[in-house]
Amino acid sequence: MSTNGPQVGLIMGSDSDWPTMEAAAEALAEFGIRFEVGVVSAHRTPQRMLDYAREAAGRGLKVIIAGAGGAAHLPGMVASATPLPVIGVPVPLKYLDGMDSLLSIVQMPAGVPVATVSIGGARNAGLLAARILGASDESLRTRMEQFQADLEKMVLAKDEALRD
Ligand code: RP5
Repeated sequence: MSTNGPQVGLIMGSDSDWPTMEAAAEALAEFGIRFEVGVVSAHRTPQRMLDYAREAAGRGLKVIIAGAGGAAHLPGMVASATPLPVIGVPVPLKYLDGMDSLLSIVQMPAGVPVATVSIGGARNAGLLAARILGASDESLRTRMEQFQADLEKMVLAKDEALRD
């Protein structure tokens, strides 16, 4: 297993999901987290999906972020075939405003967890992956604390500006 390989697998059901999923990649890059990106479809490439999920831990991945839209079975199916934490991103499509994606991802049977973020919430998926990795990486945890402090400062500065 390579120690310099990607820590996070960022996968999506179609390349058409990328405009939504890109925000997860940006968040991971901000924290200096090594990640790989790929299209893995539960319905169109089922064997590739199973291979990806089964091999992920052995390849050194620690977290998988999986985004999909519509009948969004990718995150749950990947979670069924890997022991790694899986974060699901409901991708909004043209119809149903992403409610279909959200419900497909969030309603998992007991025993097979998927940590589901909000519809289109790919940035939070990246940040959640950073927190999961930070639980066993002190420098990453420190960066997350700094990020949270900066977020607070930004809100307080906006509040201040409103009252100027
Ligand atoms: C899902 O079908 C994908 O995750 C994507 O959100 C949706 C539509 O895919 P395309 O037809 O644009 O490739 O499986």
